[in-house]
Amino acid sequence: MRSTWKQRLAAIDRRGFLATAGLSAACSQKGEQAADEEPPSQLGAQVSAYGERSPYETAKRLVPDLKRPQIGSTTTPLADTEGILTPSSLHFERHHAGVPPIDPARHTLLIHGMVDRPTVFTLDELKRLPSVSRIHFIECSGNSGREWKAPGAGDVQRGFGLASCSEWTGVPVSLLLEEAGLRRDAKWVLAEGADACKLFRSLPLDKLLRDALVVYAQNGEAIRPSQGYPLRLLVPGFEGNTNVKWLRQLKVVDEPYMAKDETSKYTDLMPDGKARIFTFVMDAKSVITHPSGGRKLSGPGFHEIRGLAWSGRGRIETVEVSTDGGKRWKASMLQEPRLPMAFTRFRMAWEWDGQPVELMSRAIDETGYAQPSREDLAAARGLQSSYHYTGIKAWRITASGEVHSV
Ligand SMILES: Nc1nc2c(c(=O)[nH]1)N[C@H]1C(S)=C(S)[C@@H](COP(=O)(O)O)O[C@H]1N2
Ligand SMILES: [Mo]
Repeated sequence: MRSTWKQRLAAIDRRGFLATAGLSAACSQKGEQAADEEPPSQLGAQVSAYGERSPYETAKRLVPDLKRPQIGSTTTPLADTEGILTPSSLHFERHHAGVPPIDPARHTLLIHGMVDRPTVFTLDELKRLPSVSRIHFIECSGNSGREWKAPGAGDVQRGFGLASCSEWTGVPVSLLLEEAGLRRDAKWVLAEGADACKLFRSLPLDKLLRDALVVYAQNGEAIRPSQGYPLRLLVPGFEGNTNVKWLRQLKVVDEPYMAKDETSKYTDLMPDGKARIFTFVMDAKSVITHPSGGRKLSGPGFHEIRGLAWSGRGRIETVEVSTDGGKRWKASMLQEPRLPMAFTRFRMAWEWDGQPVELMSRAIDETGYAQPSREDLAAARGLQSSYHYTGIKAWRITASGEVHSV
């Protein structure tokens, strides 16, 4: 006879079938009691103009203790999210000079440089143009950066939480540049934000024409102030820093400008002393979010292994999972639709026998790029980088069910 889900969720260990049967009997007794209780006769809470989550839900961004909290970052509790979207309130934040208080009625986007018709767009004008909505992740290239020097990020939020995935709505950059009349010899675009850090980045024109957006909405409403309200540049699959928030100008040029954020920062030192520069694309990466570091399994039996994978090169093609420390790998189930440069949810049914194990995941994208082991990554790049760490992550589960980072 096939066991019920209740039985499979219960311990299949030492105490054997009796314990399981006892537990499921206890469960159904409780269920009957609850059903016996009088239905509530009091009115519940009122209707409200703008929704809030249940007071029982407590997942939060991790806000580090900073002297100047305007300059810093918060991380998404990825292990507390389901599916592929990050709630806007939990989208990670990375600000180099705080969140500027921008009045959308006064904010404009200037397009100039090597164009025939320099143009200023108000927000109302941008919103009247043909729009598109796309689901994309944003990942800070510093995400998982501590793993270069000290492997073993404690949990998913600390180790991977500088990445989030939203539905973004806006106007293709190609439409705006064509409107302004691109000159033939144009090759790069400088994007600048309206905050005090004076962030600007040189971006290859062909990428911006292919799929970049100027976005004003996130997950169905105006983008949040911390995500760049009222306007941000969205460069799918490129490192977080290029997704310029509070976007106020795009200047079309013929060469990169070697800005501070592409020379003194956001370059990758190699073992020979040279540095990789303009490392825009976020390579394929994955992490098991359940079970994961800092959590505890309730006991042996059925558990669904769950995780997220993403690649700046396109779709995730396969996520392989190992439940024996990397000896054998099996393809997990991928949630559809699988979207290019978006989070992809993977799942795998697993019966834990209560023995210590090591769980790992490895993503392969549609270009065939496979997430490397830490050793392979170190062999290719050395260990002195700060950005673009993508090594395979392992979680170790002890006999008592505690999950630790390896
Ligand atoms: N204008 C401006 N744009 C910016 C930043 C900033 O400080 N100012 N931070 C960048 C960095 S380093 C990252 S990782 C992403 C973070 O986007 P988020 O805060 O919406 O998660 O925005 C980028 N765009
Ligand atoms: Mo970043």
